[in-house]
Amino acid sequence: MNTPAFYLSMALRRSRRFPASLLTFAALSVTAGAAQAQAAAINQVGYLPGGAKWAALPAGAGDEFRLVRVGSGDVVLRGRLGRAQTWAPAGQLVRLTDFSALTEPGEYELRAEGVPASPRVRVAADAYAALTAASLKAFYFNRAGVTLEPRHAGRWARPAGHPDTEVLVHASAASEKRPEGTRISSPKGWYDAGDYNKYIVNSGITVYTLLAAWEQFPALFKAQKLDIPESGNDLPDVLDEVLWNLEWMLTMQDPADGGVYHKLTNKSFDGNQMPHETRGERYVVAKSTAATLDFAAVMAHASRVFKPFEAQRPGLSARMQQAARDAWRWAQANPKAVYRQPADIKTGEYGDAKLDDEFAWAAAELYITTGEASYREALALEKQPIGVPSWSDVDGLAWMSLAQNSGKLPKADAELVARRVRGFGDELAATWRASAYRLTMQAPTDFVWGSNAQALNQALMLIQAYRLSNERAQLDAAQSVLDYVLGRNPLGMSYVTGIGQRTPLHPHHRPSGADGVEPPVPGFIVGGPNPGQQDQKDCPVRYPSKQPALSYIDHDCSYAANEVAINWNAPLVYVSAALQALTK
Ligand SMILES: [Ca+2]
Ligand SMILES: [Ca+2]
Repeated sequence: MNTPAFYLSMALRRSRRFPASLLTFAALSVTAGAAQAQAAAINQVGYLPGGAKWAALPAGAGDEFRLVRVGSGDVVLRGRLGRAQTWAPAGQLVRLTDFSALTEPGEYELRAEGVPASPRVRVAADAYAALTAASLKAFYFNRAGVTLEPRHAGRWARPAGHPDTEVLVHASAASEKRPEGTRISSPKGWYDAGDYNKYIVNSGITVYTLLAAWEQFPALFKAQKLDIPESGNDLPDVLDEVLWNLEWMLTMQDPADGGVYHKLTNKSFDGNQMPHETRGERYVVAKSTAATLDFAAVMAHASRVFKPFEAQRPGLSARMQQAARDAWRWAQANPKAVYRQPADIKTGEYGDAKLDDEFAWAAAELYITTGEASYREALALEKQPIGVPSWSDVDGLAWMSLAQNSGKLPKADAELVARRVRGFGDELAATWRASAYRLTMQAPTDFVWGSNAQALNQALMLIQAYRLSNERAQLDAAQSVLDYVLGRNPLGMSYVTGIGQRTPLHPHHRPSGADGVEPPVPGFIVGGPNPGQQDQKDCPVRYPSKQPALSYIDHDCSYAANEVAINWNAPLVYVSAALQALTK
């Protein structure tokens, strides 16, 4: 259906632009005409008994709501809706309801006058267990270089593609010992997104976030059985899954000098084919400072995480620490090697010219891992800003790791870290409290390419603050983010494939489009509303609205709003695990 020309035109570089459009509820509805009233928007996966519970209703709703038990029809809770307020990102009037008082597990419908009954409201003690597992299993489904067997992959089983055991050194990456055209082996790793390439920069934040989820909530992951090939071996499955990508990353470091290639890629995007159907050489392209520093940060972090597993993986932790040190040294010698896309390479760029955050993150991880003063000096902690992390802006990850390891820091540093992380959580919680939709997603700059991950990374930072402060508002604000991506949004969509009552059916994800299986590969969150609408010229359907929170189409043409990506799934894994583990 999509032509190769269409794919050539794709720019995977996830840009940051604003402005904005009205996908009406009716446009997405299976049943209905334009006049259909909006139902209550809820978290379609469910709520935890002790967690905050919010729903959003259209302005036409009556003043009262009631929650009715499915089956018996008993009214279990009554209350009044909040006043109608405009939520600017959607340009819509909305009335909220807080039904946190409902704590008894069960299935309910939310009813209010003038509004159709809501989708099922589920309250369950393990509300996010299946979501955490599915969003982590999505990484298995995106593994490169391996057959997905039916016993693990079910109907999404597929042959192996992209073995990457003989990859060419591109001219931009040539060195004395590895001249242009040298063949190296760089297998495994995850496909980055809807395409089949592998990018170190985006792997960095992704691997970090998954390992942090393990570090912070080990009991939850120990109990989890992902049903991957390594299930039942001597490691927790989450670590097996992350190792699939870490082992690839290690091959991307030039052993001669410690520098790390920016990406492993085709010259142009593959067509809309299954992995084993693709042809063409693959290349490692240009070493870059950003890739090398992200690599250093991730390997320093992973070396701590794998240290307790010395018996299971002898030497791995030490090897990772050495790789991190070597990468750091290369970056010190090459501090301005900004990635520039060579003329013959047309795939995702992940270009980033602002590197002080990458230096800070790598320095923080190396300092925590080694305790060496030189890394603490390079970190210049007092001057580092704190923000919502993204692939190109990783300061927040440094603060997150320092908070997690504050016991290893001098007292003054530990106090500074606690103050900054808690303060940032307070700022986000204040935005949430003032929002007509009870969301941290408010500013035009929040609705970037990959806005759903922007939301989830806001929640990730809220949770870091909550772990220090125990301030309930910070946890509740994080819960609102998860509610938002799972259906409490103006489109009434859960943005996760196969999870929820109304979900993306046509994600921009080559295997989902080419496998002949009707439902898309499950467990992937799509990028979400993006008023930049950079793919409109490549899409046969129009975005129905320019409003930021409504700029979404469920079509596989839409790489700007409906693509999947590893760095968007990782914070979904993290946030769903965190809320499951932290909510009492
Ligand atoms: Ca395992
Ligand atoms: Ca940066």
